[in-house]
Amino acid sequence: MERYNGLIDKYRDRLPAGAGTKIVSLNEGNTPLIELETLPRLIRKNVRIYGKFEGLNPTGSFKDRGMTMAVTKAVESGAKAIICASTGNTSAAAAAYAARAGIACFVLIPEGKIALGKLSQAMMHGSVVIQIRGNFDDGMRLVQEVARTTPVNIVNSINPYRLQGQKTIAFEVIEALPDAPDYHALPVGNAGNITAHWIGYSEAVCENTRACAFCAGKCSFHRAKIATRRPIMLGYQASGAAPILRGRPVENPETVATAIRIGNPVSWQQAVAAQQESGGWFGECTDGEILHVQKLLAQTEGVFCEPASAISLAGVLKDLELGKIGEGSTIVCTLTGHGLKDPDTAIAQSAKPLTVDAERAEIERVIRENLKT
Ligand code: AN7
Repeated sequence: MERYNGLIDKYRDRLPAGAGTKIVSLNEGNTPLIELETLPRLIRKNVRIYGKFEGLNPTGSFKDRGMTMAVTKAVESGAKAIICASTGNTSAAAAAYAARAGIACFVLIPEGKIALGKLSQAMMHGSVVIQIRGNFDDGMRLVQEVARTTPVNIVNSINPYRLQGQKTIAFEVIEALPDAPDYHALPVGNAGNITAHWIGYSEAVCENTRACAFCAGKCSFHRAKIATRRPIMLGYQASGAAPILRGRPVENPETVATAIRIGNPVSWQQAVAAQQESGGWFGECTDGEILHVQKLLAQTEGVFCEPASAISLAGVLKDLELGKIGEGSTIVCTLTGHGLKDPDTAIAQSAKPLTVDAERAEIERVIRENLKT
């Protein structure tokens, strides 16, 4: 078996990386597709639900897939600095890959509104962390403005290389199943990831002669057809930050899922195209529903994802209950980031640790009181 060297190395023939391209990688990708064993029984539905656990990427989120590609191309073009606006995970990934490449990194984050783990990553990897008195959408606008006046390379998902890297998740799902699932559900914030999923699935059914909606036949990466079909795409937004469902930008987005606290997604149109072309839909979940399912997943399956990620499963459970997703379906939920990213939210909703004297009898008492019968 050949050693795994990251997703550009593995999918080089389907990515914009030539033989001479020097790859900047932390061996991202190749994440596990975990079948949920208890939940389908709990909800009494005959369905197969899988979590594609992107929290196991090197910086703990799916952003590494796009960042390896974006930073590789930035370095190839001679860039000495990258910049992004972020709700946290993009900044963590940008900081890590910039450190790997030995270039400067500037990150704009909304002051006080990013999870602790993500902030610690951006700081620890040595990026210049700029907290703005504003939200993600303000940061996104500012990044585009300063990229015109200073020598910085934007690594938000308006950088097309980001989506190219992120599309590889579809290839991995297909290899694991081994075809496209009936449904693929994921959180929608800036809407880059749902766009990238759809590019990947579309290329996977392409036989070089057939054009998908995104490339109109011009893409050179359509080589091997690896799937017989594409999934129905389901995109879920937090109720307090649901511009696509409202049909207009949300000026002051609010949600406990800070990763998707975004009011005016950059890839809005592409996300709607993916939804329509796949025959899918958008849905919304409240903060209460998100947190409930985050905890349910952690406690019934042993999988700890961050709140934003849990919305993919929360939305699916709701739509199964409503009968919008039928029995017998195979469903993949992208669990976009690791639960450790946001320890504050996890601790706030969990049972408090017990404090006892350091005595055997005390421990025995606690054990007897808490044994599962
Ligand atoms: C865990 O880091 O936008 O719809 O700046 O961190 O592609 O934006 C994060 C987004 C879902 C939404 N889940 O993906 C950022 C940022 C997690 C995330 C999303 C994000 P997109």
